[in-house]
Amino acid sequence: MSEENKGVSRRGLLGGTAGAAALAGVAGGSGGLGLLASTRAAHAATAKTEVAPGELDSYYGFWSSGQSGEVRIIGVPSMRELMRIPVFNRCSATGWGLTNESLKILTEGLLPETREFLAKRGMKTYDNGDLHHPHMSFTEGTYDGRYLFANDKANTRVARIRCDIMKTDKVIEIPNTSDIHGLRPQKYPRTGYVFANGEHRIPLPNDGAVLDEPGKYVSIFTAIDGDTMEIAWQVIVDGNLDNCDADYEGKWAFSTCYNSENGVTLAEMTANEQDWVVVFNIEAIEAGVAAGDFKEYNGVKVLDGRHGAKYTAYIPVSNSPHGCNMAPDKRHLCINGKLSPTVTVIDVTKLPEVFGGAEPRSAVVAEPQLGLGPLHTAFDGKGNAFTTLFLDSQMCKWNIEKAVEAYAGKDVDPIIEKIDVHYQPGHNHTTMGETLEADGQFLISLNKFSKDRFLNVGPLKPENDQVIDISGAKMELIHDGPTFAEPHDCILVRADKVNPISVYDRGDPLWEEARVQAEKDGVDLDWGADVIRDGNKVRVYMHSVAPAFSLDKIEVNQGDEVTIYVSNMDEVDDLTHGFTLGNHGIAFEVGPQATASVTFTADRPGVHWYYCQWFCHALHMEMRGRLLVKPVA
Ligand code: K7E
Ligand code: CUA
Repeated sequence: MSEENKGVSRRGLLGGTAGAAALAGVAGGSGGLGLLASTRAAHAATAKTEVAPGELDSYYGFWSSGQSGEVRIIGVPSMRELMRIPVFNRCSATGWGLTNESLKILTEGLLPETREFLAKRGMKTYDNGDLHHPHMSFTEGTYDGRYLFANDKANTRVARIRCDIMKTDKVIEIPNTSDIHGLRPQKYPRTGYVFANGEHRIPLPNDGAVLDEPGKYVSIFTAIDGDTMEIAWQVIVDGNLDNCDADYEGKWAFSTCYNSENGVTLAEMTANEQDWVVVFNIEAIEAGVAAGDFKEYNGVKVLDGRHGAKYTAYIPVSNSPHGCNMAPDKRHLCINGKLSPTVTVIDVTKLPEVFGGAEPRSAVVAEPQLGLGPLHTAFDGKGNAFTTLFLDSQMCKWNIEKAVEAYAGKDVDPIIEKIDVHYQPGHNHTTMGETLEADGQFLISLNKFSKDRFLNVGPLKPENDQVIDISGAKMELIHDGPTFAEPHDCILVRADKVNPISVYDRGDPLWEEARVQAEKDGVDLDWGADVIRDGNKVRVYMHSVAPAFSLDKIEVNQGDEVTIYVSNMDEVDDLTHGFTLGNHGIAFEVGPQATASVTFTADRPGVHWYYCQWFCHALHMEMRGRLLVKPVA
């Protein structure tokens, strides 16, 4: 930890809010600026993030939220939070994890053994997730606005979000592996595959027979078909897998490995001087699958990519690398050293030779020493790279070509500039930086600690996501953005790439089961006001048009299994209704022209009000009705 962690408050030394301005002003490290001058500098900087009332941001930021389990949409550069997309978490507002539609998505991709395990705990699905890496689908090396994909490290899942409606539409559990961490989509020719790293090594099969025999543990790399969200293939590797990326020609995928020792204890895992990057040869793997060179585990084709296999190459790098970032020059892959102060640069055009038998390190073309704790690297599309230095609490700007020259023996310094960030940055990301359209406008530093940067809210502090203007010759820190636990990663997508709709299509597949059931019941899902009794099952069909539900009274018997379908027939932009049933723990969102439903057992005799919880109309408070549960005699 750096000195900021040792209890000396810089704010105390500088005094009050002016201190923050001074800090922003002296980000480059020259401590001598007067307070007044630096406050002015801070004001000028603020103007660059200011998006005036009614104006729109130029970029969509898609933010991970780590252990919160959701994806957040943040406007950049204003850093205004625009929306939250529940993914692995439960959501009180939208009913994610409660409605039949969301439960279908959250349960259908689970392994049968997981469903069984959860059922014993009275659960249908997991309620938590640890979402680190949200990434958009690509076509020809740039974002195409179709989907976002994200990992769940906590419960070994991968989710897909539809960008037309900004809702999760698929969640799958990945078998044969444990704790999905690194995740990146294939960039070319399109996504294509979504690559996912199983971080923690487990015995295969993991049946409880093995504990202290590390040789029987494996780590598995998974390729998911992004169109169907089915697993295309898996590859067993040596070591574990941390972060990953793909190239711009559709030939390779790469993963960092920080446990080449195949150890299971900390001492074992960090014993070696060097770990490695695993390079996956996509064409060779596809040929291996076609030739039947795999074993099936849990219905998935698993290839053996351990040392000596034709599917992989292992390129040694310093102990415990972390971030894995492909530069938009289509050529340089940056591997961030973490425990080593270096970033290792691999020239992907040299990989065919490595697969042809050349010494693996022959693909390394640079290894600049940048500072302490390099974790992730981002790019400006102009040949420069920006690397976070976790231990130094700095952002380091360096030039890739100069680093290559220096490695070849030329006397040049690749480091262009370092600025302080506050504090301990993990991921960073530039505008369009992981695409061929990297535009070098803004850089986000996702800092793990905010300490004294915001009003004190108790022992749990927000993270601090800082905006840096990288459009000029010098980096300029222009904004502090507090966020709740815990953004690991984000992507910054030019606004014109994303085109969500405002009103649902009535034919949307999200509520297909409701459509089928309504047809079986002979009722109109759109305009219904029906109560269908089917033994002790009761299906209630109602619609909403502001400010009323089509039913203001429903009668059921105690013990009935009740399903309530609500179709919002308003066609107006932004006219969302909701359905909350009092004292039942039931609440969900119904978007314009959408249908949503919930199923519960009516076992509380009495009158229960249901109401619309989305402020929709001047008579919103009156948008309600009564459910009568009649006691069984
Ligand atoms: Cu936090 Cu990408 Cu999970 Cu690095 S990872 S910081
Ligand atoms: Cu509908 Cu409030």
